[in-house]
Amino acid sequence: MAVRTQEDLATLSELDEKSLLESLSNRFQQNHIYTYIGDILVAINPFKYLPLYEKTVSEKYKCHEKGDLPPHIFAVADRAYQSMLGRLATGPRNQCIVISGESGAGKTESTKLLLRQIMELCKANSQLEQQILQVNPLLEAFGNAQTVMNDNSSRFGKYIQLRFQNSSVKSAKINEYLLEKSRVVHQDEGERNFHIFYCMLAGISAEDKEMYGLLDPDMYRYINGKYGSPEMVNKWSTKYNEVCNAMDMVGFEEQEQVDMKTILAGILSLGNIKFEPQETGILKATEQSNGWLKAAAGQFGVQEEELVKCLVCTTSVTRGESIKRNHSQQQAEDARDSIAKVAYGRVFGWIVSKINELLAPNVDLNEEHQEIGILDIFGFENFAVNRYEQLCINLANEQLQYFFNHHIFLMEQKEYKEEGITWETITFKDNKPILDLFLAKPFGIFSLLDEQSAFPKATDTNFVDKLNSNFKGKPHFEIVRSHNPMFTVVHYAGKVQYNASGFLEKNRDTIPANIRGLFINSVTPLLSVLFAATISRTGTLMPQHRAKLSQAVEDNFNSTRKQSVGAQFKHSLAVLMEKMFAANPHFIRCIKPNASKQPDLLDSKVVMDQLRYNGLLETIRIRRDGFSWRPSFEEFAQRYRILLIKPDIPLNKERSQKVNSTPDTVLETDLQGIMQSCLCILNNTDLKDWKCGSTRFFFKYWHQEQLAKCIDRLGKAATVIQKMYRGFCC
Ligand code: AOV
Ligand code: MG
Repeated sequence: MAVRTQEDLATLSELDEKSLLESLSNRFQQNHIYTYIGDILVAINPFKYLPLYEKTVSEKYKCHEKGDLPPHIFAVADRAYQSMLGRLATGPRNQCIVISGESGAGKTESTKLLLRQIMELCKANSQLEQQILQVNPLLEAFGNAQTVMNDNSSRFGKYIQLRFQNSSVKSAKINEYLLEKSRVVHQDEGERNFHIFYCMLAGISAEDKEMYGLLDPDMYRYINGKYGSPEMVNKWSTKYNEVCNAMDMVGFEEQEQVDMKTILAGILSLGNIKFEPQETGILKATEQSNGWLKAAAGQFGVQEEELVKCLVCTTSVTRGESIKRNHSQQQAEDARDSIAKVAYGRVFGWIVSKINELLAPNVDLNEEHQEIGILDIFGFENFAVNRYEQLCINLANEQLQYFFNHHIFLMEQKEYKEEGITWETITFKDNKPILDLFLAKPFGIFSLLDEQSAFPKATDTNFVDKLNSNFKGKPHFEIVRSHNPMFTVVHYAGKVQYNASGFLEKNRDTIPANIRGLFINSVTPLLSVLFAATISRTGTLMPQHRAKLSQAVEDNFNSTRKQSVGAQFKHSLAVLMEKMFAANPHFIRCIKPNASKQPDLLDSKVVMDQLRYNGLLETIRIRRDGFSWRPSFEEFAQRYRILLIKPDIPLNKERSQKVNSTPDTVLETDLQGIMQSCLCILNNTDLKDWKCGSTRFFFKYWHQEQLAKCIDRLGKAATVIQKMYRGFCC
């Protein structure tokens, strides 16, 4: 194995926190942002352009040998692809690439690079490959925003599944997780709304601006007086063209694009409506905001009076009798914001469904296929104020850390014990108790939140009181003395104080029934479709719209109808984990070099914190001393039989079947026979440092590649012999 020591930290013999930091820091100064820990890639965000991803580099990393080239993200793409094809090792053919790191560490950029390289590796059906790459600007425009931690922060999680048959990609699917809808109506200091609003306002032609009824950006409350410098406006304008091109490419019809932009304009106008009481005490739009009301009603394609009714009162029908409840000022503002959030959320969900339709042309999932999944979620967040969204985001990160720990430490060390391998246990920071704090039933944070959300009269303070009484004294929970409903969770990546104001409402995410009714009858077809989907079972869906409704949208909305946001999120995380546990994982650990997004600056404290909470020191130890590849005797024999000098040595049951014995001893003799055959195979190689357990072998991560090389050599030798033979015959 020719990997240079500093390129693979698992080869360091002297190791402590200081030397680890020094190694990474020295490499970073020389623009070597990638480093291996065995088969795990550490990537430090350079915050500047580096000439690392050119075509020539991409070519070099195709089917390369790990030790011959410096560590690179393209190497991970290659490894996942080769493993998916079954070229590298035994184990599941489905692969997943898990990218983790805090907000701004470089996960989304890494995802784009991986996708690009995988598409390069499997060049065959070039249109689909191009489409897979081209949908990204659309997803980012609607799903990303500037935060204090990252100028292009993903405000949703995504798991991209690439499906292959033979060696070429046949379809792709994007699973999205929990878009941060609240950003549409509120952004904290130093943050912005979703990119699309700025792009549209900057890039739209004067004529279209008038058509959509858009005014100056500074006038919109949801934009919050935070428009940008001329350079930024230029950038947004270019992006807008990119987004429009992507929409054409994805196959959005002209009318759908117009509707989508009209809805966005409607959301902006809606945000400017304010309320005041009339003489009767019932609220109405203020004089100044009457124009905005008119504009919003026009843009949403509904009657002005109907829209205002939804904002200032709730009408419910009980036993055939219609009961009207007037809203307070706060309730009216909440209704306004909830319309904006739900409309935006549905547009986003619809875009993802359309993209998935495009990327799955006539796909038959019953046909055998392999997958490579790439997980790019929102990174760990700790802001000045942390809300419901941060709670969900940080839970997802806990789950991911658990997945990493489980694979790297738990599973591996359990097997050493079971198989009788001499091993000195490496301890790690197990975050299972934190996951339990969130997910336990009936007394986990999310269960208690659901319980409280079910009581209409419960408040956020009641919820925090419940937490305090249930978790008092627990190591990962801290009570906060404050007049606000606050609590602290000690996460794997540090303490986060949450402000629970709004938790119950966000968890319920109820849409006032009147709003649905209003939008279903909208003359803007898309709006009608998006809202009809939720009540299609009741039959109120208008027939002309039913035809337009894609099955994907319908399934999406119907299946998750009654659950709370937390329950849905928990469920989708569990489904994701199940998928990932069944696949062969590849890990990329992204590190943020400093908190100020600066190039060429590595802040030791910032980096050391991440190395610690990521458990990188322990990871190095286990990769150095441990055996990350552990095939059973049978798996090994099947895969490497070709390396036997005498292929007639039995590898299977034939041999033991002849022995007249009980089933148990048959099995045992089987295993012994197979093991002996495997040992013959291994004796034909020059592999060192592997171990033999009671049912499986224990190999270092580099052994897979050494064996692949042996097969390769054999293949080449066979070709030479064939050529010689042909030469003789001619
Ligand atoms: P994230 O996905 O991990 O954060 P990003 O991938 O968006 O972080 O990276 C943040 C920014 O860092 C990017 O916009 C780039 O400017 C820069 N960057 C990252 N990787 C590279 C690279 N390899 N080369 C050059 N610049 C890079 V979040 O989405 O916030 O968790 O929710
Ligand atoms: Mg991201």
